[in-house]
Formats: sequence, C-alpha cells, structure tokens
Amino acid sequence: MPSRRELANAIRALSMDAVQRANSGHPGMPMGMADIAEVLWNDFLKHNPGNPRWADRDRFVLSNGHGSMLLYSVLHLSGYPLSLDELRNFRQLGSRTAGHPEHEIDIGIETTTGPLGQGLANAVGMALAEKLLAAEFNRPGHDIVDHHTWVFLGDGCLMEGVSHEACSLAGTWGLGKLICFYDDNGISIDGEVSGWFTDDTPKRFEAYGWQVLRNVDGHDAAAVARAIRRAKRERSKPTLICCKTVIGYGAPNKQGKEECHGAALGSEEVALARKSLGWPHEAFVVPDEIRAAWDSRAAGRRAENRWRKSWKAYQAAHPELALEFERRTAGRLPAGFEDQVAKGAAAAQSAGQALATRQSSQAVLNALGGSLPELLGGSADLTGSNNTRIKGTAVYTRSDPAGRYLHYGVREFGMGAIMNGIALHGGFIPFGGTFLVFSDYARSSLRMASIIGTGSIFVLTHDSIGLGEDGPTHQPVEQLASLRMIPRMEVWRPCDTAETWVAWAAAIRRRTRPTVLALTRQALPPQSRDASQLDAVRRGGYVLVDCAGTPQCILIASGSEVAIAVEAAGLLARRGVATRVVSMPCTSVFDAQDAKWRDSVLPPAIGCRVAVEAGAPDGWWRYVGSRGCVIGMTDFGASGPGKDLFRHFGFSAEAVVNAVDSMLKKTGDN
Ligand SMILES: Cc1ncc(C[n+]2csc(CCOP(=O)(O)OP(=O)(O)O)c2C)c(N)n1
Ligand SMILES: [Mg+2]
Repeated sequence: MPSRRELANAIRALSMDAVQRANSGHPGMPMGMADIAEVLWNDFLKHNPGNPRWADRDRFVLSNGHGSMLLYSVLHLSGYPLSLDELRNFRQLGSRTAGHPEHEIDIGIETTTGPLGQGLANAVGMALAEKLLAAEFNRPGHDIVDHHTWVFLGDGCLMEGVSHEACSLAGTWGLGKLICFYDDNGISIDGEVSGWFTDDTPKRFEAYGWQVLRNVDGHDAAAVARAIRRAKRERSKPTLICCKTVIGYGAPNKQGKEECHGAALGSEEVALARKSLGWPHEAFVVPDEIRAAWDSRAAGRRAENRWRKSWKAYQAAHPELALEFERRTAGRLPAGFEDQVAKGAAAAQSAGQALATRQSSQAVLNALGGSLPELLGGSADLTGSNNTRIKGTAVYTRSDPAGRYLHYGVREFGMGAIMNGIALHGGFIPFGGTFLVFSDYARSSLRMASIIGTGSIFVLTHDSIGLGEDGPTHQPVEQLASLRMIPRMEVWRPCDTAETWVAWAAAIRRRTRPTVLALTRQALPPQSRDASQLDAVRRGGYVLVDCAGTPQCILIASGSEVAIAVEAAGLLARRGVATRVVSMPCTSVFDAQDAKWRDSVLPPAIGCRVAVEAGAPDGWWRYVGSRGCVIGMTDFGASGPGKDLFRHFGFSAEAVVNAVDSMLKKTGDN
C-alpha cells in the first residue's frame, strides 16, 4: 500500500512534469498543496468520477486557479475522463487542460478562477444554494441535499477585496458547509508577502463569524484530516483552515521561493525534485499501485448508489417534490412558462401604462414569481430603487433559509460572483440589482459569467443621465457600450413594459449565458404595437413605427430614447418626410438574426439613419453607417433634473429632426 506521501507525490510529479513539458504554468502551488488535496480527495470528498453531474456531489472550487495542474492531476488520478494525454498537452490549443480552467463539469471542473478571489466568492454562492435547496426540499428522514463546498485559496485570493465582500456575507449567512483551505505559504509573485500582506487573517475571519483553524501543518496528512473533521462538525459557521505550506515542496533549490510560483522548474531541478521526493519514475509515469489507490470510481459509484437509494425513498414519500427537484436541478422551466410570458406581454401591451422600466421589471417579476420558485433575487442595498424584490418574498436570513430574497449589502462585485456560484450550483436562477453605473464595480464577475457560462441576470437600473440629480458619478455613459462588448453577454434595454416582458423572458430562458437588463429610473410612455410587432421584439430590433412606401430616413433607438424617436418621426411625417422608427432593445440578438430580417428592418439602400441612445455612441455606427448620425453622450453628464439634462445633451425630438434635416440636405434627398 503506497504511503500518503507517495500518493501526494503523484500530484507533485504530474504537475511539475506537465509544466516542464509546456514550459509554462505554475508548479509551486500544486507541489505545496498536494498533501492537503490527497487527504481531501481520498478521505473526505463526496463525488463520483463516473457521474460528475450527480446533484448531491460535494463542490470543489480552486480559487487559486493558477494551480490548475493540481486539479487536473487529481481529476485524472481519481478517474474522471481526463486522459494522461490531456495532461501531457497542458496549456496547448484544443486541450481540455487550459492554463486556467473555468467550468467543465463533464471532467469534474466546477469552477476555478483566473482572477483571484472570485472562486472563493463563487463558492459562497454554491454553499448558499446548497443551504437553500436543503431547506426547500429535505424532509424529516430524507436529506437528499446534503453536501459540502470545498475551496482551495491562496494569499492572492485573500488580498483581493472581493474576498472580504463574499466572506463577510458567508459569515452572516451562517454557511456551515463551506470549508476553505488557505494555502499560507508566505509567497506571492513578487516574493515574500510580509512586505504587502500582513493582515491577521485568522482574526479577520473570526470577525466575519467564521470558525478558524490556525497553524495546521499542510504537509501533515493526519493534522489536515483532523482539521477537516473539526470543520465538518461545525454546522453553523463556515470554516477557514489555515495551512502552513511550502510552495514548490520537494524542489530542493526552489521550494519556499517565488521562483517556483509561475515558471517551469527546469529539467535539472525537476530531476533533483524526483530524488528528494523519492519518486524514481519517468515523466508522466504513475505506478499501478499508486493509480489503484487513487482510483475513486468504485467508491464514487457506491456513494452515489447510497444516495440513489435515499432518493428512491424520497420519490416514494414525496413524489411531487421529487419531480420539482428534478426539474429545478435540471434547469428546466415549468411547462406553462411560455404561455405565461405571451399572456403577460400581451396584457402589458394592451394596458398601455406609462412606467419606469424598473417598475415594469418589478411587475414582470411579481407576475412570474409565483410560478418560478427558482428565481432568487437580491440587490446590493438598492432594493427600493432596483425594484428587485418579488412581492410577498421573505428575506433570507441564517435562521430563515426559506427566504428567497438576498440583501447583498453594498457589495456589487461580491454579489455578481456569488450569483455566478449560485447559478453554477444549480437549482436557482439568480438575479441581482444595482445601478448600471456600479456595474463597473462588479465588472469582472459579469465577464466571468460570460466566460464560465452562467445564466446570471444583472438588473441594472438608473441607466442614463435620465436619472437626474445624483449627477455624473451616478450617471452611466460608457457602461452600455462596454457591457455590449463582453462576448456572449446579452444586454437588453427595453423601452416599455411590453419589451421588458420579452427581455425578462429571454434572460430567464438563457440558462448558460448571462444577461444584463438596463432599466430606467424615469417613467416611459408605452408604445403601440400590433401582434406581429410584439412578437418581433424577441428579435432584438424591429420596426416599431413605419411609413407608407420606402422610408427616406430611419431612426434607431433603445430604451428611453425610443419615445423621442417616435415623437421625431411624427414631426417628420407631418412635414412629409417618410420616416421609420426601429426599436433596438438588444443589439446582439438583432445581430444574430438572419440577413433577411436585418435587411428588412434596416434596408441597405437607405443611408439616412440616426441612432439615439443616451450613452456612448460607439456601438451605433455599425447600424447607421458612415453617412449616418449618432446622437449619444460623448462626455459625462451633469447634476440636474433628468428632463433638463435630456434637452441639454441633445436628446429631444427636435434634435433628431435637425439631424435628419442636415443629412437629407447633404444628400440632396429633400
Ligand atoms: C485578479 C488577479 N490579479 C492578478 C493575478 C495574477 N496572479 C496570478 S497568481 C498571483 C499571485 C498569487 O499569490 P498566491 O495566491 O499567494 O499564490 P502562490 O504563489 O502562493 O501560489 C498573481 C498576482 C490574477 N490571476 N488575478
Ligand atoms: Mg502564496
């Protein structure tokens, strides 16, 4: 029987060999945390390599994601479908072993982070989701949801501010099944952290309300196992296990130094490390008896089968709940969803009520909330402004885990990363609100939502200078354009309640991609549409107002500027200028339509085009072309009533008419 140290050395060897072969990567962390990983994987982690999607598996998050070779090694060794060839192709184009893996559940990767600190915050979301699902679905004698969330994290994760936001909430929320291992190796890229990181980390986490296990020798398997057992006994507080480790453990000349953090050790040092570790095997060779000791497939199958037995008993005792649990964890929407949306949008269309779109959003949420218990809303301390609390929803507290509304406090970044963790865990559709301008604080979590592929919904209100008196610090200018530039992100900016229904429905359907809903503070008039126009909203851009015959000019607008374009079209029509108005609530969805649709909305022959949006103009040039005109914000706003600001910055029907006039004069069309 191989010793624990030998089992851990398999991680060390695979990691240093893969990094050496790629001549790129991070050997230090995997070699330093190998002993901890060995204990966790072989003695504690509840998982089944044969079914990485098992709903009640433990979740493992590698927050210090640069140590990805550690994760690839343990996944490979424990029997996930990740071949040795993939390890040999570490960091190569087309391999499944990227520098920083993000999410690939079929090989057991829940999430890891490139951007330090965010994995830890994702894990807080996962642990919260577990607690909420357990409260909702477990019944006496039937604990079908009962798993832990484990995190590896480093100095970098703790230096990052998002760790404060998320860990503060984890303490307040009482997430007792969140267990984190701090790789306290005293080293980050620039060297010994004593020059830039001298927090008393244990005190800091105790102040958050965590259980902290100090000074655990991260190279002593028995000590690590003892700490884990203590952590598991504590059910009301998250646990931080502070593990003293040596970065690059086993590399005789480089261990304990920043040199081994992020560069191949070099063939000489690799050879010396083999000697000092007592690992005589060739590169990428793991002896059979060590492989056999690591192989968790049989144990994993047994663990899942035990759960399946209790699941069967649950199904028999609570058939309806069991069906609902299956639906929720599979991420399927209820059968009546599409009908409800169609009816809701049609009713909003005929009601024709003037509302701020943040209020429209509230109305949609109130209508859908009852039939979509998976909606898990929240706000970063702007609930009354974001209108994100579904009517009748209780607030989640540590003692009321049935609550379905989250007060994230003033923690935009933490909120975004926690939402991503909730989405990755499954069972919920997280949405969270703040002002559009503060999406900058959360930005990296929106970007990561797109990369990882989470269906998080970001409800961003106060979406332009139209918010008024709060002034330039609160008035978004560049945010709409820059959020639209995040690949795979869908940004909806509806112009009234009917469009808000369509936008929300699109966001809810999109379970593996994130959505931004940009909503106004100020009231907007309803627009009239016939049934086919209402149906066309889902295409992201459509003809809202048309003229007889071929238009002489086309006005394109989103959100609060649609009403201005419609008013301008009326003025132009009265003067005999045939004008079309295109409402464009979601540019990327419009771009994804076939050419026939796009050309029917924006006929290529018509060059006189004006786009109006109270934001940075950049993205609109592709719709108006070089002969067109964009009315947008090219500088910051100002403090004053929203109506005055609109006029001051040129967002009025008259300004649009003037723009059309000067274009038609130039082309001699009029
Ligand atoms: C947000 C963010 N900033 C910077 C980096 C670049 N980076 C990667 S690892 C690292 C140092 C991390 O130190 P530590 O967590 O102590 O890792 P160790 O060297 O101990 O493995 C830095 C700065 C990053 N990945 N993410
Ligand atoms: Mg470190």
